[in-house]
Amino acid sequence: MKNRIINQLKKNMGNFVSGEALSQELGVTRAAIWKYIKEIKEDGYPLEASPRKGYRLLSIPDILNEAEIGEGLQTNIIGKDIRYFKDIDSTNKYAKQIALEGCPNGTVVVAECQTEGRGRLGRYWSSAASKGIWLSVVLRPEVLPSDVQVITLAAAVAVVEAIKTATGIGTGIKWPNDIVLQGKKVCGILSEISAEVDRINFLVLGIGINVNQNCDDFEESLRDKATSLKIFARENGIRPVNADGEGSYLRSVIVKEMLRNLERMYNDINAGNTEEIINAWRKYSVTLGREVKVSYRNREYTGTALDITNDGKLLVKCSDGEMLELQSGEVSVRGIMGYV
Ligand code: BTX
Repeated sequence: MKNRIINQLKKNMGNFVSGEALSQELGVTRAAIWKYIKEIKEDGYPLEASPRKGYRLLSIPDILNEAEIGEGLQTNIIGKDIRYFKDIDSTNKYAKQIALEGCPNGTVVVAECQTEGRGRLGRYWSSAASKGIWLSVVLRPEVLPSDVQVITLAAAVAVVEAIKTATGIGTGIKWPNDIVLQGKKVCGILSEISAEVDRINFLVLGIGINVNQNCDDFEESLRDKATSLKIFARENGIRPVNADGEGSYLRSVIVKEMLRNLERMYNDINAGNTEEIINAWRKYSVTLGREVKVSYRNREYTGTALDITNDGKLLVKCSDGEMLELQSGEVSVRGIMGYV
């Protein structure tokens, strides 16, 4: 019901809608309307209330709730069930829990703020309140556990293409799935899997995109390796599109694009079509052809990243001529995120 009221207010953006009209249109009492309006205000929608004229929505706020993501979302699976939190410890942690309890394929968990956002290998992920996209998707793909890497690569492609469409900003992918902008990380992806030998129970794709942070929203230790779309736009004199008057991007526009891209590629992967995804990943890669430093099975290597295989492994030719085929491991690319 709350979402239906929000939609009515949006349809009449800038104009008053009376409580009476809302109650008649939606078939609930005026007292119920009043209760929802109070909640909608608390959610952060800028509403003007007039005792005689009713309620007026002044602008579309930058909120990532079900109403904002769900409106005009062009997917059939991903995001049909959206769990929205103002605060949560970690969207991945919650997504894993509901996946175990049997939530539908494509369920999205999203939060304005994470108090214990996680990166890979238990690392910390800075998740400033309402400044970024902190989101997890539960997927139940029909592929073998060995093919799961392609889904992670697809997620990176989905993010790059969504950022491009929504903001015009071109980003690159550092293997396997860091999204970088001028050598700094603008997005990280954490995939966690529950599987048996020949079957995936579920995969949680955790996506963290820095959108509207200013430099001082990042901890000091991160400022030389992290950036946001807003910082990039400001530093490069780009006038933000899909943004408010202060140059803050509307995060829901990026989320909708990303979920749509992800679903398209998810369907391709289930149908066995991965070639286009791998080629798109190659196109956006800032790793291939570059000098890399690899930390793999307790050893350090330097070499050149040559290519990725059809199942998403990175091929590295080491300086001593040895060839490595990496499924995981830490890879630093010269010139990116502090490797000089
Ligand atoms: P990662 O292990 O590749 O990156 C973590 C490292 O990145 C940290 O050690 C730190 O140096 C740096 N870092 C921390 N926060 C940020 C940030 N906001 N921007 C840029 N660099 C940062 C990458 O792991 C995977 C991150 C996934 C985050 C999402 S958010 C939604 C979901 N829930 C959750 O708990 N994690 C995922």
